[in-house]
Amino acid sequence: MRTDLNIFMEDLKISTPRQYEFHQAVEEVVGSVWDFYVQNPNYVKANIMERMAVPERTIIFRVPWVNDMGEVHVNTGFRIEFNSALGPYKGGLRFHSSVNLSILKFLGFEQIFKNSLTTLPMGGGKGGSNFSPKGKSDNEIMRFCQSYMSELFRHIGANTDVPAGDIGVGGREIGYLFGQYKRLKNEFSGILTGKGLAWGGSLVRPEATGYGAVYFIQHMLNHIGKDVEGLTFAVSGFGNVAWGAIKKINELGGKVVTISGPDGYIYDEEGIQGEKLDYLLELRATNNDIVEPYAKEFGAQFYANKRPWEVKCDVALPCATQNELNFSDAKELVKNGCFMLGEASNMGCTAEAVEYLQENMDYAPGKAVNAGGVAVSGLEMSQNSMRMNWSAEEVDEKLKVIMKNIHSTCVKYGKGEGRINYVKGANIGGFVKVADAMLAQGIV
Ligand code: 2IT
Repeated sequence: MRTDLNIFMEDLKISTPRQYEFHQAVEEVVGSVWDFYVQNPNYVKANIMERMAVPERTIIFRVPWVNDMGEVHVNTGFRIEFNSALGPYKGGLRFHSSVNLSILKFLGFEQIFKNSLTTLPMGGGKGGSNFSPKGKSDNEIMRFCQSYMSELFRHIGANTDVPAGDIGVGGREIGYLFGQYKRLKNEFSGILTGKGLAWGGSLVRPEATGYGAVYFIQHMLNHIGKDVEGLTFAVSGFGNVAWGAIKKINELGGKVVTISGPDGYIYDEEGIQGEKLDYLLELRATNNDIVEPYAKEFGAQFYANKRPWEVKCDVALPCATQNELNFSDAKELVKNGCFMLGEASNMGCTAEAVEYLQENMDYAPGKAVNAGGVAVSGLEMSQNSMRMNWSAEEVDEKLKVIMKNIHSTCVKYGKGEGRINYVKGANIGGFVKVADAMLAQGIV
């Protein structure tokens, strides 16, 4: 039983050495929940915080596959089944060369609170592999997905654990994973979300993370008497999340001037819209993970090996990956007049950046801003259970209500003097439900 935050964090670092991203994610949550936690003796007595920081189950396995040349490769597959207090484990799969245990534990830990904030019955989980889809053929990706599922199938289920996509896992990969599960189990059920529309998918799921993020930003803006219309946005990334966000920002009358990839960023003063937006989907489909071709295609500027946080903008929307925005980026944004930042990526900002941003602008963390993706995954699960489909309008309406409620929860727990503390609001708001469910379910 720990009532000292520093000792708690020291113990965690000793028991999980070198899991830096995981420590960062836990420290952010525990740091803002701690006072609330120790004021509730029932939580402390049941040692809720220490139990929450240990995954219920961690599955690590070999994923062998053969490339188009007939050469044998091997990657490591993971699934972190972190917390099932509120429902079946739920969270995406990430296929990227940087994937390791620390990254998936940070993502799985974040997912617990994010899913709780959606108000839908979902526990927290995350998985993936250090397999890099970059430069791989479609057949290679299919064989990898089949091999990955050949082990994962025994651990998941519609009432047990329901994975989805994340970086490197989109509609194509979900299709291959679903096909292999069905073949192994002889069972057609909602064991993954982000499925194709014809075979159990939900309308608006592809757009959901980006749309949800912009709905959340809209509430943040409204809260300070502003609106999306007429504002300039800097977006990073060029994948599914950036695509959905840019689409919605355009719809609401805002302008997006940047996208980025591992190769650098694009500055398009005219705004990224119309056919330029469709081009993002083409870029992703090439499996090259670069944005430079956009500059040639549309006559925009390309800045090699740089991040978009040096441009002048009103709102920054990181949509790429963890720690993609550091302390000096944060200072640069503030210097250039940016007054709001919402993380559409998970843990998009470093801890130092978050501290600086909170002092200088309205800042909201990924677990609140990007919860629309997993929320519509939850709605996909509901539709699968009912064996029914909702219209795009019905799903979008529910998504809007969910994002509005998440914003209200953040305001409720994050209100103080001055700005809303969205970090505290999201963390306490997410924590309470999980902690109470764990208390009710006993020492398990
Ligand atoms: O980070 C996330 O919330 C996701 N990648 C989506 C997870 C999901 O289960 O839809």
